[in-house]
Amino acid sequence: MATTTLNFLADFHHVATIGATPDHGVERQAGTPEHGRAREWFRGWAEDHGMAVRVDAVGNTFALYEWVPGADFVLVGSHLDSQPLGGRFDGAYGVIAALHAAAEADARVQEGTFVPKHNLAVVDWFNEEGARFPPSIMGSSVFTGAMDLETILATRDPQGTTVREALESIGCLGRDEPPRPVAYAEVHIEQGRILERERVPIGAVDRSWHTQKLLVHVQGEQSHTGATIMSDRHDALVAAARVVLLVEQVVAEFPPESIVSSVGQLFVEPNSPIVVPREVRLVADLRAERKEDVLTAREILLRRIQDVAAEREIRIDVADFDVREIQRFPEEGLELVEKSAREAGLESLRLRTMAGHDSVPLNRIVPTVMMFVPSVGGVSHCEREFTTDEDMLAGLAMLQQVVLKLAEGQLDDVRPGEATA
Ligand code: HGY
Ligand code: MN
Ligand code: MN
Repeated sequence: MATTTLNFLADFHHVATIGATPDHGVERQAGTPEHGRAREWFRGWAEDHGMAVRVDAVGNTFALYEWVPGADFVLVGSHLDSQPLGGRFDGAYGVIAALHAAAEADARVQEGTFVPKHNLAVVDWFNEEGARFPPSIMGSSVFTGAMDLETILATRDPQGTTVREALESIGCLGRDEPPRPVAYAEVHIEQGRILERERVPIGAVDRSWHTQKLLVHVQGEQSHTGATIMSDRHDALVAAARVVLLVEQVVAEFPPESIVSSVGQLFVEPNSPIVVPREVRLVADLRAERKEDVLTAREILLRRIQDVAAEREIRIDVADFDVREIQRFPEEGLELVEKSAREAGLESLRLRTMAGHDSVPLNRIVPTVMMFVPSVGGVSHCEREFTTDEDMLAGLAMLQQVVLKLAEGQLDDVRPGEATA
């Protein structure tokens, strides 16, 4: 195996030890010490390979090769933060592959076998996962102007810590001007079953699903669990439980696999074992191939939630947030992936992404290429997440080819992708 290949696997399996959990997962939520240690590794690797490191105001970290003074930058990367008890591949694979693809490109520039038109920057986006600090895809959304910096820096986690304080705690509250982007590339695990089922090693992502979240606030009344007669109770948690089940029931009324949703987060107040819950806040994540299906499911849910409120004499308010329109990635970028795959002797397949990625906001400002490698059993956001070394190396080989083509300017005349209703 080439040196790069061996080092890549060694680097990947080393980073998986940072914040490692008992069953081969990682715990590296945004702004935690473990996340900070992974970013220290990133900075050390980049500086050891001759890259200048910059950190912007929302903690996005860039490792730069400035081959052409003053020229703009092809960005390539993903994210090192994880979900709680998350998988060791989600995000980290794309960042480490990007570092190796960049070092390979630099070696060619130094030996004079590759003449770039643009510079190259590897990026580790801050808080892609949105677990500790919702919403997800945070750092790249501030970078592209889709989210407001000050609002994001003031966002608090459930313990009251702000993004600003968390970034300061890991030395990532930067002041550097980020590189000026001309294109973006990302390789990521599929987090689905299609590539595995079709036995194809490379996915060219052509579109993202419509995504939005509902923040449901259920307001009942506290009372004594052991002394209040049942007919006097206004139990917010029982009403919230009905809402959780409604989410699954409504989705089941649509064609299979056309729409997905779950309630992933739920806070109970006062959460005392002998107090009937006063209020509950829960988040439902709604995603579908077609925006109209999300909107229809949302309408049905809102109606049935108000039926529960009336039946139980409880107030239930619902607010929308983290709305992400469907994004279509540029055709020329898809063809560039397919051509690179053919050149590498690999089969490729066009597919959509249901999961959100930093490539989705980037695709609004620069032509973006998003690639997948297979996930075993489609498992992700859990310790069982797995992708084989062979598939990771195939994705790395692809990313190396794509990065060179972007640095040569092959997508310069291509408009960014567009959001579609
Ligand atoms: O939002 C998402 O889908 C991503 O996994 N954070
Ligand atoms: Mn991810
Ligand atoms: Mn994720």
